[in-house]
Order: sequence, then structure tokens, then C-alpha cells
Amino acid sequence: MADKKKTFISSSPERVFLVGVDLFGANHMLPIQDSISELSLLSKTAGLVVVGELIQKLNKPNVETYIGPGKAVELKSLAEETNADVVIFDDELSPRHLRELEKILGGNIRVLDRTALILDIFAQHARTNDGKLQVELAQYEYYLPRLTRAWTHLERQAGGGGGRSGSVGGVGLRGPGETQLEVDRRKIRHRIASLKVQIEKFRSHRMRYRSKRKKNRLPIVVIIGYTNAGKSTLLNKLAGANIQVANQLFATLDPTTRRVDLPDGFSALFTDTVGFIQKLPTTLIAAFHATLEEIAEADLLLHVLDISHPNALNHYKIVNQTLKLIDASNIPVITALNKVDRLSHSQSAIEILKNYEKSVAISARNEMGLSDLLELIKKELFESYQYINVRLPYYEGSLISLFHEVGVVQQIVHARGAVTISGRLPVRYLAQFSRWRQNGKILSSPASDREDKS
Ligand SMILES: Nc1nc2c(ncn2[C@@H]2O[C@H](COP(=O)(O)OP(=O)(O)OP(=O)(O)O)[C@@H](O)[C@H]2O)c(=O)[nH]1
Ligand SMILES: [Mg+2]
Repeated sequence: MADKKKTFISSSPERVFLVGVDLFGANHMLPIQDSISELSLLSKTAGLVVVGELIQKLNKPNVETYIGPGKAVELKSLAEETNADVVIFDDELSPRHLRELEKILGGNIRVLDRTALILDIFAQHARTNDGKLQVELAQYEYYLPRLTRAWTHLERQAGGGGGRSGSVGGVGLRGPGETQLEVDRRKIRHRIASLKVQIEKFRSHRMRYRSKRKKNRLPIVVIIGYTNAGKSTLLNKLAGANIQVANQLFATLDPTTRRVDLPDGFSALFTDTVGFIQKLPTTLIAAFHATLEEIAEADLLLHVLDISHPNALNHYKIVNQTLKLIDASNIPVITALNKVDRLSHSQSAIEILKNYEKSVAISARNEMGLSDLLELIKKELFESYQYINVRLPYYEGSLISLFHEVGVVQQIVHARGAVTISGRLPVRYLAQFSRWRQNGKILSSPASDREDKS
């Protein structure tokens, strides 16, 4: 494969002009101004400079130009006045919208939408080979129907280097490099097919790893939440992990799993995942197979919410909505209300807690509330465990190992061809052991017998 990703050192960051539409009657998850502020943060995360914004109230989007045609002309002059290289719309634009808008804006200003911007950030932040392949696939699938537009960009760049910054790999153009986009649709489809095969290989590898993990039977807690809520910070603190933390959107793309010790000798596997955001197209969510698979396997979801964010309640709803979209709303959830260190005294965490079911107030950064959180997680995961004392003959080897796999062993005594185990088991396994149950405590073993304490 020819050099797929070029590195571009641009002399100055690209300048972007943001456009939002306040659609009448639409079910907005965030007020339009907040949605634009988020788009502005996304732009900064992508390394861009925001030079202006425009919001239009509309009953419905214009079929050709999304905003009204008159507004589009106004946008052109505003973008030119502010020396913008790129105009970014807060909503996903159809290929037709993109074509028409580019016609109006002329050859020097590119038009992108929120999805393309997020894809660009993903392309910059993907670390693992698997993650990179998934982002590349999502980019091709997004750009395939918009290929004419990509062509015009590339032609322009080939003929003397893009916008003012001269950066050929500007926002929305990172990832699949020129060589990939210069080929025809057939070749791109071919690449998509080959990416899918490679991604499938990673997937089956993960499945094998997972079934091994399953055999290990440690419960799985998946950390989810809005982007920038503090998910990675929390896992770093709980497990001494070393995941990159940043005051950026989508700092994490690839799941990381670590073992975390819970109170009373229990433990579980915790996985950090990609954050959610409003207006995230389902096609983009679908690109995150690895994260989705993790979520589907979870025994418990740990929803991290930045309670100090002015839109916290909206973020909470958006995450729950996304869980529904990906069919994960039946998995039990605990909410960690994070960043309480940033709350002012007037915002009593106790008052806020009342709004959320099964929640704990924490500060991941300052390690506040973490033991309460772990206690709640332990309860949620293990409350169905019951104390049992069994005497298993050695020929019941598979039951002996099952106890170790699924239970929490407190004491083991080997004596006279049998092993006596006391400890806790998930209720659903009790029946298998009932035949070997004994009452009372383990008798102290004769001196000749080996004794293991675990
Ligand atoms: N004040 C305060 N800041 C926090 C706390 N926890 C995390 N942060 C900050 O919030 C920002 C985001 O933290 P991350 O852990 O990267 O958040 P994330 O949810 O993993 O974000 P993405 O991976 O981008 O979705 C960083 O600047 C953290 O230092 C907290 O308890 N208090
Ligand atoms: Mg993260």
C-alpha cells in the first residue's frame, strides 16, 4: 500500500467558521448555542482556530443548501472577511448540501460537517492498529458518497496546496491520504472490503481473548460516559493504569482493560472506552466495534458524568439514549458523579445525587469518594453471592476448579481424600454444590494434612 498517511506540518493552524441551525420543533439534546460551543471545542481538539460562528433559526433545512440560500451568501462573505479556510456545519450534511454549499462558497473554502470533524479527531487519536483500521473504514464509508467533493479538494491541492495554511492534510482530509482518494469508487470499495477483513481478524482475536477472560469469570465493569467526563482519569486512579488523560474531546479511542481490587477480597475487570457525544451518527458509533463488544459483555456499566458541567443532565440523557441505540440499556448501571471538587458550596452534591439512581459523588482527580464507589460496585456485582461450606471429594475436580473460578474462596482444607472449601458463590451456582454442603465451620485439620489459606 502506498503511503497512506502523510504527515503535514502546516505553517499555521487552519481557520474555521462554525455554522449551526436551530431547527424549530427538533428534539435538541443541547441548546443550539451549547451545541456550537461543543463544536468549537471539537475544532480546538482537532487543532483548528475558530474565527466565527453563524446560527440560523429554520423550520426545516433547505434541500439544497441546508441553511437558507440567502444565508449561504452571507456565510460566504463572513467566511471571507474572517479569512476562514474551512466552514464546519454542526449537523451532518448530505452530499448534495456539500456540493451546493461549495459552489456558493467558491473554490477556496472547504465545507465540512460535525461528523467529518469527529472522524478527523478519531484519525489523529487512534493508537492501536485495530483502532486505526476502524477509523479508516469509517472515513471511507463517510467519504464514498461524497467522493466528487473529495476529488475537487484533491485537485485543488494538487494544483498548489489547499487553503491559506498550505496544509495539504487539513481538517477532514487526514486519514486516507491523497493516493487513496485519487482512485475511483471501485477501488475504494475494494479497500473497504479489505479493511473489513482485517478488522474481522482483530475481532476474532478479541473474541478468543474474551472467551479466555470469561473462563476466568472475573466480572466485567465497563466505564462509559460523555467525552471528557473523566473516564480514563478514574481508571488510572483505580488501577494504576497509564492511559492518556487530556482536557480534550475523544482523547481515548481504544478500550483498555485493567483488574481492579474491590473491598472484601473481590475483584473485577474494568474497561475504559471511547466517549459518547450528542449528534454522533449511528454509523460512527458502529465503527467502534471494540467498544461496543466490550459494552455488550459488561456485567455492570459505570457511567462517569462530569457533574460540574453546565449541561451535565443533558449529557446524562444523551449517554442513556446512546445506550438504547446500541441495545445496552438492559445492563445495570452505577453513576459516578465526577469532578465534585469543582462544585461550589451552593451546589450541594447531596442535592444533586438525588437526581440520579445508584450514584456516588467522586473526584477522580483528587481521589475523593473512590472507596464509596468501589463499595457500591462490589455490592452491585456480588450482592447475589452467598456463603457456603462444602466438602468436595478429589474426584469432583471440576467442581473444585469451578469454585475457584466463580467464587471467592475464604478457606481451604485438604483432608482424607477431600477438600473442604468455605467461601462465597454466586447464587446461581449454589445448586451444583448443594450435594456436598456441610453445616458449620471447617474443622481444624489434622496436623498431617496440608492446609492452604487463600
Ligand atoms: N477538576 C477535575 N478534573 C478532572 C477530574 N477527573 C478528570 N478531570 C479532568 O477532565 C479532563 C478529561 O479527563 P479524561 O480522563 O481524559 O476524560 P475521558 O472521559 O477519558 O475523556 P475522553 O477519553 O476524551 O472521552 C482532564 O483534563 C482531566 O484532568 C476531577 O475529578 N476533577
Ligand atoms: Mg479517555
